[in-house]
Amino acid sequence: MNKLLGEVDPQIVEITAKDLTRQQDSLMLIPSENYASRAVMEAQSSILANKYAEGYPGERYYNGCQFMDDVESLAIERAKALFGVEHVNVQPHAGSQANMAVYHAMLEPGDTILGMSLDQGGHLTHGANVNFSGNLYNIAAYGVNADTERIDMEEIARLAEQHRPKLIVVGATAYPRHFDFAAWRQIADAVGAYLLADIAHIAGLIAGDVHPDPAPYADVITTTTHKTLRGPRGAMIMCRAEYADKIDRAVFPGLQGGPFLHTIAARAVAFKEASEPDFKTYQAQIVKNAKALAERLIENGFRLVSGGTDNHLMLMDLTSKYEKLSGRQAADHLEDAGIIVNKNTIPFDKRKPRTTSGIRLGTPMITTRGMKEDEMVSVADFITETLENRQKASIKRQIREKVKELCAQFPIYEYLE
Ligand code: DSN
Repeated sequence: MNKLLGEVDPQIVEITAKDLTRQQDSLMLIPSENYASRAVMEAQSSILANKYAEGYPGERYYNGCQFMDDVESLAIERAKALFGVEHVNVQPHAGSQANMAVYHAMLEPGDTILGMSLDQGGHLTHGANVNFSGNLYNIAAYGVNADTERIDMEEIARLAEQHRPKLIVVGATAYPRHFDFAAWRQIADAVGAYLLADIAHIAGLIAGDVHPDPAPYADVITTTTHKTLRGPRGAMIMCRAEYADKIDRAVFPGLQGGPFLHTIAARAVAFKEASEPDFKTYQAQIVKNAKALAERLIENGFRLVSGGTDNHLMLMDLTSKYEKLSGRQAADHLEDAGIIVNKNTIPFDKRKPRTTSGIRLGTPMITTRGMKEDEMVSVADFITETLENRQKASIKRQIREKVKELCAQFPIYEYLE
C-alpha cells in the first residue's frame, strides 16, 4: 500500500518521464490543451478517488459521503461565482457527456438541433453524423460565410426560421472569432428555441473577461475544464435555475453513475485559481500572443482563415502557400521540429478530415509557460522555416535544437525535474 510508484511500476514512471521531457522541450500549440498547475494535479491524484458518491450533495446513495459533499459543494459554489450562473453540475466526466446530458434533458430523440458542422469548426456533439448527436436528433447545420469565413448572423436567423430547431448550439472547436451571444439569444427567442452555449474552448477567456459572456443569454452552458480554463480533464454544465432539476437528473442517473470526486476537487482548485487577478492577466496574454503569432505568420506569407484571430486559436490555410502540402503532412513535419499542432479542416476544405488542408494553432500552453509577444515571432519563424525546409531533415533537426533552447528558457513543472 505504501510503496512509491517507481517501486511498483517503473515502466509507467519511465513513460511519464519521457512525456514530461516532450512537454518541456516542445512548443505545444494544440489550442484545446494546457498545463494544469501542480495544485490541480495534486488534488486530482488524491485519496478522494477512492469513494463512490452517486447522487448529489446532501442526497447520496452511499454512506460516508460527508466530505464528498464538501468537495462538490465547494466546486459548485466557486463555479457559480466565477461564471455568474444560477446552477452548476460539476459531474460530467467530459465535454461530450455534458452535451449529451443537455440534449437528454431538453430534447426528445428526433427533435431538431441547429449546430455548427464539424468541418466548419463545430464539435462532434454538435450534430456530426458519426456521433450520437447526428444519429439521435434531426440536425440542421450552419457554417461560416464563404467570403468572410465568419459566422453570418443573418444566415443563422434564416436557418433558424427554416428549420425551427428546438435547441441551438453556439460554440466551436476551430473558430477564431468572438461569438455575439446576445444576437444568438435574439434568434433563439424568435423561433422559440433553447440556447446552448458550448464554451469548452473559450471558458478561460470568458472567466478572464477577454471574450463576451454567454451567462446573461444562454439557457444552458457547457464547458470542459482543461482547456483555456486550465483545470483537470473534465466538464460541467451551467444553467438557469428553472432547468436545474432536469439537467441534474440527465447527468445522474440519466447518463453517469458515480462522480469522480478527485477531479471535482481539482476542478474546485482550478476555479479558485481562475478567480485570482493573475488569471485575467494570463487570459489577456493568451489573446495578445495569438494576435502576435497570427500577425507574424501572415507577414511570413501564410493565409489564416478569416484573416486572423480574436481568441486563443487560428487556422492556417496551407493551400495558399503550398498547394500539395496537406495539414496532416505539415503537422508531422512540425513535430519533427518539436512543434506540436493538429491537422484541421478549413472551411470548404477539399480534403478529407484525416488529411485536411489546414492546421490549428493556439497559444494557451506557451502562454502558461510565460512566453510573450517577442517569443511569438520566433515561434512563427520556426513554423515557417520548418515548412519551407520540410524535406531537409538536417534543417528540421537544427530547428528542433532552437525550439529546445527557447523552451528551456520557459520551464514547466520544475519540481518534477
Ligand atoms: N478535442 C477538442 C479539441 O481539440 O478541440 C474538442 O473537444
